[in-house]
Amino acid sequence: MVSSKTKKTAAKKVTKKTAAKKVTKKTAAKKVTKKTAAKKVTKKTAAKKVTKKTAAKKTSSSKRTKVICISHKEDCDGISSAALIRQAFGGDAILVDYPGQMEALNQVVLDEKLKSLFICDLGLSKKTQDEFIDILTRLRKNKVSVTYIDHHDIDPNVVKALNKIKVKVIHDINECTAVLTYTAFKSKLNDHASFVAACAAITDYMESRPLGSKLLQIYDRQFALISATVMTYNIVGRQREPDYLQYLVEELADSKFPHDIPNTYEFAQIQVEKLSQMIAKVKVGLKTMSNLGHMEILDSGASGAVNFVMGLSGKNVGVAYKERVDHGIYAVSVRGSKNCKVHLGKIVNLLATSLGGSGGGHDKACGAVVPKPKIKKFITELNKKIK
Ligand SMILES: [Mn+2]
Repeated sequence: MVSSKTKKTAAKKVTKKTAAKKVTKKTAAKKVTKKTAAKKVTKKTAAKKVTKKTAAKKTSSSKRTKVICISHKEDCDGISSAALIRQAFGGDAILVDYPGQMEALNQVVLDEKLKSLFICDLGLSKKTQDEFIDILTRLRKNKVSVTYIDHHDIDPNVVKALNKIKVKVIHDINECTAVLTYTAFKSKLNDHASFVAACAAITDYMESRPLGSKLLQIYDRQFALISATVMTYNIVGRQREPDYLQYLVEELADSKFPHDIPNTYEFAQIQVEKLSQMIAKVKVGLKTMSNLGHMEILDSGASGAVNFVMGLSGKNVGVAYKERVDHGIYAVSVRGSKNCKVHLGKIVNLLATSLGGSGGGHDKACGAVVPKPKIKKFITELNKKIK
């Protein structure tokens, strides 16, 4: 992760309380912010004229050298995107889940060394999009180059706002993020990168899309399928091991196949056994409504169960939810079958927000955070909206 906590709190105070006000008067101060020296400089009138154009520019261009990629840690698409960015541009990855995205952004915005930032496979919701634009605006004012690569449904006004502040937006809901990343930076990537992107397309159900299918056909289909699947089980099963996920990013960036990474197949076998037990549990605990199947999950993640909930219910939509006891919320996973004709991500974004939570995602795969007392309402309302 980026820097230490002490740095974070100290810097916050400076930027928010002192620097922020002065910045309106003087742009130079911003570029130096964290240092106490900057405060003194701002007050001196003589320094003003000098620092503004020459000194300030030097600080931003010579000191800023870091490349950071904030990417989604929960699936193969996010991990692969981070690996492709690492191969093309170097730098470090910060791997987060959707709720962790804003915290990571709030951290990197304070990093004086940051030169360019990539944000991959992390969708926005009604709840996060305004803050997202605010933070990116601050980064752009510090001359940090920002590239946002994603394929989740997005409010068109957000794209407009990002274009306005000159964030490079690579967005297409028809391909997965790793394929978009591969396509955009192909000239900086090696041959193996197309395999990494193809595996991501498979696990995001996007291997039949125009670009994704072209990448997949370079490789033997079965070989790509087993590689993508083994990688996915290692990612999903190791969510609480951030060092392992970082290691995966590095190995993929280094053009390793999943079978070249020690113990990946053995680990996948353990995950498969757990999933087979899940099938039995879902058969017992599953409940159905007119348009969906749903189930509360107690002893594993909701996302691992949700496909079984949908499949075994015989409905076109499945909902699995798990209580986060300490947070007073439910983490909800939603999946749609091929016959599901509504955009679940859009519906869930609006519904979860209206109930005081948040959510969103793709048309047939999305998630939400719902306050504990509202979970029943969430399910009954969702059932009504997906006829
Ligand atoms: Mn994705």
